[in-house]
Amino acid sequence: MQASYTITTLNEFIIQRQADFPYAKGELSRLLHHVGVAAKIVNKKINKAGLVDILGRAGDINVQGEDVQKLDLFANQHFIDALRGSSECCAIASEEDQEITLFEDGLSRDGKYVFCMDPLDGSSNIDVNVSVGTIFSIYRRLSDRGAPADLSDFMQPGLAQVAAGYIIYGSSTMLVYSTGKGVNGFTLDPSIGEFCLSHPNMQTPPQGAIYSINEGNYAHFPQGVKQYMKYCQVVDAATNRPYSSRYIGSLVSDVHRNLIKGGIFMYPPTQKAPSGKLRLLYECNPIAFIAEQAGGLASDGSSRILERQPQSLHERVPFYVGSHDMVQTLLQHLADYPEA
Ligand code: P6P
Repeated sequence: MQASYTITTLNEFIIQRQADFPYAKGELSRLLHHVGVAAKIVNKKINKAGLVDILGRAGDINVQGEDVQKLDLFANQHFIDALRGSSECCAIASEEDQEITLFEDGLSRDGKYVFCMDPLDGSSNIDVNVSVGTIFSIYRRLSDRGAPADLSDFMQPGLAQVAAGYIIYGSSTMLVYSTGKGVNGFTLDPSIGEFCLSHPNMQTPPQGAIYSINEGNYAHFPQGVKQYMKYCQVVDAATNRPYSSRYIGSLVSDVHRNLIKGGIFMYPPTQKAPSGKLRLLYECNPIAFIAEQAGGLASDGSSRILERQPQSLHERVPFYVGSHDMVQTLLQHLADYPEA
């Protein structure tokens, strides 16, 4: 007899978990539902990306006479449209846009939340069929509802996030998010067009055997990072070393693998990116929120990522995230080998 199992869809889960928030009126639930809708639309487009010779490359005019959009612009527009449709979000900060996008029409103008996103991180990997992702972060607005949102609504430390997560468009498409009460992962079942709970209560192992870093930048790494890399490469069976070096070059892919298997992802300052390459608002803060909710750590090398006070929309920070004990060991190496 075939085993029976219950399918919990993303929408059912969101409604079930609304009970965790006694004063919730469903606004955040609606917003998260619309994130799921946008993710399905983007997923559908990305899955056809390999057919550019038939569908046309970005910048072409396709057979329907439409402009073929770059996929990151496509993703950006569809998340903006879906969030506008939720009426729960009043403004968006996107990696794709220099300034914030304000919703000044109808109900959206009074939306309770603001949204930060990298709509398609790692998009340069699409041409070589490497998994890419969407990363998002949700805050309560600080400005009065009814007045236009402004930059101050986005200058909040990551600790203030009410929800954060990512979508990974990979061998399967998953949505992983947290509202501050643990991390849950949903896998898209294309046959029913629903995200289904597949990874309940995700916890990252405190210790792993994977380190992720672009070793090509070794010459410019801080001494503590170089010493930690040597630590990872020592032969010591008792501590499961040498670790494996795994680096995809797509943040969501590297972080998702390490979240499940255990590991550390590092993007230190480099000569080309003296403050680090990754963005605080819509890459590091949401990933740090997920990592900490799953029992891991996230640091800029001297302080907790979630405690940093943002200074600008697109600021970059050094980023060390992953298994608790591995990040701790890295931070000890940074302390033992301070930069001159
Ligand atoms: P590098 C992709 O361009 C990205 O923003 C992240 O997804 C990824 O982790 C990082 O940059 C890779 O950067 O310098 O190693 O190619």
